[in-house]
Amino acid sequence: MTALVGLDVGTTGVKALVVSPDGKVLARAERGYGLSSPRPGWSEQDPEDWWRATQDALGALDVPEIAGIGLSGQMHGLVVLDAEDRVLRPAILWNDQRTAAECAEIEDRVGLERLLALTGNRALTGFTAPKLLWIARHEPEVYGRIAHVMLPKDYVRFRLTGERATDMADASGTLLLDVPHRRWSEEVLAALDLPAEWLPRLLESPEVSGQTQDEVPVAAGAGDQAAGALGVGVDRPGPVSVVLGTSGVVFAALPRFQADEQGRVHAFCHAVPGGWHAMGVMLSAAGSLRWLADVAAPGEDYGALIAEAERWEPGVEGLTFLPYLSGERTPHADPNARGAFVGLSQRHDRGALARSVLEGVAFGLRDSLELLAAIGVRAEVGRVSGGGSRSSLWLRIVASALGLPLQKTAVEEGAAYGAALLGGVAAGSFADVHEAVAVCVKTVDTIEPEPEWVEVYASGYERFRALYPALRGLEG
Ligand code: XUL
Repeated sequence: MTALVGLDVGTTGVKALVVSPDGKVLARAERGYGLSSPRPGWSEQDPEDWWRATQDALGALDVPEIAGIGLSGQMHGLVVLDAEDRVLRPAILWNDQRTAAECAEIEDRVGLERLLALTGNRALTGFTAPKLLWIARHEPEVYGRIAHVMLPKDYVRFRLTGERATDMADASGTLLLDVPHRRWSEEVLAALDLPAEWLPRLLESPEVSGQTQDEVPVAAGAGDQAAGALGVGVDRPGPVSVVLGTSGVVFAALPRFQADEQGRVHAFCHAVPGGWHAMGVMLSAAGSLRWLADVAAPGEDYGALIAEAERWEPGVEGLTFLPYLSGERTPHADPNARGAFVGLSQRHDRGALARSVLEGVAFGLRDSLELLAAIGVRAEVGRVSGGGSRSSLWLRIVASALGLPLQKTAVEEGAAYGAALLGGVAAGSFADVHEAVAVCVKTVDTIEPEPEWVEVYASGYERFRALYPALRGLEG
């Protein structure tokens, strides 16, 4: 039997899935790697670690004959290679916050209105282009040797196939793509003095980008959010994708290209040829829970912490958590934003902190949903994925804070699964992305908002919204 392989080059590790042509997961393997933060706000990884982990994960799978491979991965990361294809420095990741000055410079050089018209987006610290300007200013000897620029999963593609290529969805997060016209923006490149030759070839997500040594076709694939949306069946306007990964995302497929006038949500190409989407991205969602578990329950099971959280009533007796542990992107494009617990009392224990983290992340997702509503997205149901969606308590909290029923799908690995579907289209197993989604994605369970919680969270959300402006400037 032939099978499809989906690879997701994530922030904490690589996930590889083997999927049958009718959508069943036959095998999975994961390999982790570290992240280094050499200075506050910095976030880096060694591209060699991604490649090693990919080889290990693929090697661990008992794969029948592979018909096609699809790639997805963490978005926005900057990988720079020299003319001999050597990696010049560690990759600077999506959650790195060092480029505030370069973002201001880009908005100045291109003009904010023009930048929004061309790319659909503001210059945000995690995006790729400002990182190039940062290297030019701070590491001129590295900058002088750059010959190729890549995104994380595209580096893995390069090692797998020898091809330099990317897809429209991931390229949208570079700030160098003309998103409405689906081509590199000559105007932005010229304004930033960046050579177009550095950039990879652009493809639509299901197109074949190259072949492995064994002549298996590798689809262009997609950034993890667009691939993840396909993995939960968000290929067209309808349900929104709600992701509780390291980052937290609310994602809507759009009927046409549409950007927010102030660029408060990202307007990107979707992994469906000729399709677009908008999304709000919070930087620490399950990342906030991981942080709390590391400091308050090291070595313990997440389940224990969540069981303690469940003992608390919604609203946690007035305790509110702000999830801005890595700065924030949506709705506050503010690298200096910081996390907070506000309203602590003697009665609050570890479970209270945990429940408050789950609720604070849910309120952050609500911020993104409200901004999507402002550009006309009328969501009636969400589809969930990401590690955090394994917690039914968290899903009840998120459903109640968003006022949206949340559907789970039979396969939980959104991005790796979406990548496998794209690999299937590239291999000819499906006519197109819509057919792949229709054949493979099945919903299995719906989590409804809890009426009493909805009420508590309406006022909790008001308190949450008031806290960021009240605390801004006091970060220290
Ligand atoms: C999306 C984003 C994150 C990363 C996480 O814009 O920055 O979701 O892709 O992997």
